[in-house]
Amino acid sequence: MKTILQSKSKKAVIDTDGPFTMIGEKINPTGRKKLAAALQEGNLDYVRDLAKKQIDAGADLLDVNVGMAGTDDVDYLPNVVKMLASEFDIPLCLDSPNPKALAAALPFVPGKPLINSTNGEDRTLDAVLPLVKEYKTAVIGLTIGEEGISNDPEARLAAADKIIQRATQMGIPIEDIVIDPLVMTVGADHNASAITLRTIELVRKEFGVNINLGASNVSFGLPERDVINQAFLALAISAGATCAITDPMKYGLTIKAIDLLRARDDYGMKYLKYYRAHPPVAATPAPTKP
Ligand code: THG
Repeated sequence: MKTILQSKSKKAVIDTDGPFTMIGEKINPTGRKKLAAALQEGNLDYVRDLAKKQIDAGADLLDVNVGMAGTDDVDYLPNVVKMLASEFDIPLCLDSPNPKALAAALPFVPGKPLINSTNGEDRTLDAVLPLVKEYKTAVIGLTIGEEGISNDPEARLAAADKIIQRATQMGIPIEDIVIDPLVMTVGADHNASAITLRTIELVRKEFGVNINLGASNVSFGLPERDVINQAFLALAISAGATCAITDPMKYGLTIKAIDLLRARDDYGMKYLKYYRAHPPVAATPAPTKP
């Protein structure tokens, strides 16, 4: 199954039978004071720089999250999206839990963006799905039901089912629904990743839809986050995830390696091409004795 997103002139395809799709996570002020301060001052240089770096590192889409405590992203999201759409040609993933912010930003997005997100609560579905339909976008559905986030993979599957039923009844094509099985940190619950992996398998088997992850969430609060994130990406992709909101600078080559190891990269051409374009930064040489 293919979910096709579009910018002014470029396409991004999330494909259950193709290589993995990278959605750049860096435009997100959570835990990044410099970015939060720049956004609050209306200075978009920092966002511009993060967009360029992620595109250079092979991002297929850019996640755009400007949510900050004490601010309203209705004010920020349209401005940031306007700048990104005028200066870059890459499909966007509009990341806000606030349907008003999504509605304010959508008129400024060329092509076909991915709305991130709805969940399985009636109130959210009623607010977000009409936007998906009106603007002919695709949408990420978080597997959260009326009773909140469950630790039971079957309950997460039921939330996915509800989102898919409601959207398709409105005439939204199933290809345009991407399910998010929810990634929580194993720093707080050692079962968290296993629950996500099981949910991925259930959703893949039941619906065959594209599956997204906020992959870096898995390692919050632990040391050597990169190691955990890379191991998790391999497991989740093997289970059936087809795209992730992730850091393309850190994990671009890992993701190409996983594609190659899963026979989704003929002759390793994409791995080698990526490697040549982004050689790893040379390790700092050991100090020499005087
Ligand atoms: N599902 C969907 N959307 C999402 C999430 C999800 N959007 C937000 C989030 N989760 C995914 N994005 C991020 C972005 C950054 C980090 C984690 C998830 C992250 N940031 C570092 C930190 O906070 O410590 C800072 C990184 C830096 O300094 O650059 O880990 O689950 N649909």
